Amino acid sequence: MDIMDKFLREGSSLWLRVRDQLLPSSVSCTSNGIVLLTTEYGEVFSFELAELSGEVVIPMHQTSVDGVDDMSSLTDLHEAAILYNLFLRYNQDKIYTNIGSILTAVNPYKCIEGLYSANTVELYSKHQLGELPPHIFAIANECYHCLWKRQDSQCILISGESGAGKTESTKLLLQFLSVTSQRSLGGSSQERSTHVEQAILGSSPVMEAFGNARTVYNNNSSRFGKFIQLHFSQNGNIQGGAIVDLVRQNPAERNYHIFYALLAGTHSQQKEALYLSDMESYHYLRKSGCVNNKNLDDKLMFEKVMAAFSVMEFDSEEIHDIFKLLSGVLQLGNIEFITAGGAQITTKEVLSNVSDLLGLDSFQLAELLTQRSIILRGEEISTPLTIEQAADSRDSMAMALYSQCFSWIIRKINTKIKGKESFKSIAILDIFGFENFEINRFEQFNINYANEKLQEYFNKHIFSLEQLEYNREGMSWEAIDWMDNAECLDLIEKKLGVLALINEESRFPKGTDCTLLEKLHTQHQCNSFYVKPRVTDDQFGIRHYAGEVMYDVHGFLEKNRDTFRDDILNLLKDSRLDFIYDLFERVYSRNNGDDTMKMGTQRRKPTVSSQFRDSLHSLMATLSSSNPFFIRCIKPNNQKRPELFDEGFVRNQLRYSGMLEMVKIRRAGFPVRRPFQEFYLRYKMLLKNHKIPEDGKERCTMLLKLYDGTNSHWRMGKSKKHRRGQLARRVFLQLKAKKQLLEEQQQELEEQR
Ligand code: AOV
Ligand code: MG
Repeated sequence: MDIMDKFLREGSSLWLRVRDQLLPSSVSCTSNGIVLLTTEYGEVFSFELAELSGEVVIPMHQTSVDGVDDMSSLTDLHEAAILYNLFLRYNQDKIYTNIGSILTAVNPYKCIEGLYSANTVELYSKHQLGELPPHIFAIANECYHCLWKRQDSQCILISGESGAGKTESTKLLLQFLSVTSQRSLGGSSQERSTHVEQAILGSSPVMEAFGNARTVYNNNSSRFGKFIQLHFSQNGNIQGGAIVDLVRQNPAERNYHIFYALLAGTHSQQKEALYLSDMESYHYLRKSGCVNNKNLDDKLMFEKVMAAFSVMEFDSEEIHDIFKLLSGVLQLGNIEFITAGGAQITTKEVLSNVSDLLGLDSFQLAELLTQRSIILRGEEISTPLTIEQAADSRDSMAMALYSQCFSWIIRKINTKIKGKESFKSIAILDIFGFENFEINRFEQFNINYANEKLQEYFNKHIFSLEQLEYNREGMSWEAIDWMDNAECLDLIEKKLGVLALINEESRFPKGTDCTLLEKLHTQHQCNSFYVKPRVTDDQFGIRHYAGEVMYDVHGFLEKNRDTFRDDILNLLKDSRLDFIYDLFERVYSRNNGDDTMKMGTQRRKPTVSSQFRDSLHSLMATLSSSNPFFIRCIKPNNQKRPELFDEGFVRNQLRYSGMLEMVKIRRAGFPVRRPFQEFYLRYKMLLKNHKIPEDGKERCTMLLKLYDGTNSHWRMGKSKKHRRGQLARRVFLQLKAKKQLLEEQQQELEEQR
């Protein structure tokens, strides 16, 4: 009981074990044998003193009480301590916390004053990683310097679920790098360079307007993944860039921002010329149920887009073309059909507006939307479409127009930011975050698959490669269990996996969503990462690293086939408008030629999911050849609200992202690695009065022994020339050892001189 007495004093902090969890608590009252414990998250528990054992209450270490910048320096090493550390810091508006070299960022959902000001940029650009409190700018700065130190390409990978702050983080990184880049020019006016940076920054509002949409998770949810490469010149400035977009996913509820912005921002004359009317009148915009609750934002967005267009030198004709296309898409959605011996268009005026906006012949358009023609033995045979088929044709045409327009914009931006001579690059990956809606469709499947892939990359780096390197260096190493998502990825990607079955069924003319589901169930129901629901019959589930998601199989095949009728394509290519013609001529010209006459056939192009898989794989290959930095974005609550830290919600994210294991590995390990020679050169002055050994390794050992004889803060790697050259011959250090023991000493020495 005496130990108990020691820390069961009023006001003292401890961990309370209830419901299988450790809760940070403080003793609020002890009297008459009753102890009142208040958890930091706001619950009160009362215990009889006799009930309390060392099992129930555990002393809290001072590092946990105060909070730490780097979670690998927490002495209490459990999930609860990590969670509490984030909580403490979040409440003080310290949203960034390190785990070794990995940065976690908790979304504040509010502006924190000065956090990203010009002064802050300046400050962080002048300090090394670890010298200032954790910050996204510190990562950007370290990444920039690594470019020169290591002379290889760098990448920054940002992960986190939908709404966690990936896109905002990306913009902050770009902001920092572009300022640093301009500074590297030393004030001399290299116009070309500033142009590139401005265009890269300016690309964000345009890409967001066209590629983002509001969802329940995020008001500005990215529906496409982007990989931004910044190319640096030898002078250290950004001299060019490239944006790669990962296959775009359809919005879930509200449509892309640009539609609302267009309606909110254009003045009446423009509206008239573009046949634009009220938001409520558009079928494609009405579906969402949240049409104009943010009218002002829409207008502001329009202004931002226009400003960005001008930075990127889109000319007024191009902008007008884009607007016409957008209006055309909206109008298309309003074309309605009735059945009269097949589908017939009832909305003649809308049809003529569409034709006008897209430069098409309205008679031909009407024909195409209501019937399908094939060539049989040299004769053209038309079959009428049902209302559903007609609506599908209409929607797929609208989709094709929009997605070609999006690609065109990305191409245009890329031409604008393209540079010539380049040294090395920094790439930033911002994808769509993990999603689990009430109903999940093909889009969510792709999105979650991409996140699974990114998690695999992360695991590989943080856990596998780390262990591998210790083994290689012949260092003893206590293995740490981490959550491997390889099995889940196997379920998706492997032979006969979910992807393969989707593709197989898509190729199979008689395949339907139902036959697909049957095959999936038959093949995988025994897989522990696969879920066959007991009741609902049109779903299958996958246990992703971030949680179980049930997918509704409806529409999977249709969306995966993404069939776009050749006859519709040809019609679009016949457009009187050069813009529309260019959009379609470019992309599909491969099949032009003998196919052109075979109207109505479905082209056999790669399925959407196989394209998606290929682009993911090639992205991963690119990533593997660069030096990665990781940023983990965390969502504090599911209500998009500031000042609300939902512990359960955050705990779940910590769990699935392997944060605890990450802390363990960082602590057990030696994250700072220096080649013997470099280490020796840097610190040799400390050996001034000593007899210096010949051998590089011995020199380093001597240096280290001087300052830490216990050998607990450092290890030596192999000294023999290792086949993998660079990796061997290194001193392994813990960051702490280097900082506290050596740098202080070095500084002292320098001051003495
Ligand atoms: P995401 O990119 O991770 O989601 P965003 O970067 O769009 O998430 O962030 C969602 C919202 O959170 C933003 O619109 C801001 O309101 C707020 N936010 C995020 N980071 C910050 C920050 N550092 N400071 C202030 N507010 C912030 V998705 O694209 O849905 O996966 O597909
Ligand atoms: Mg985003």
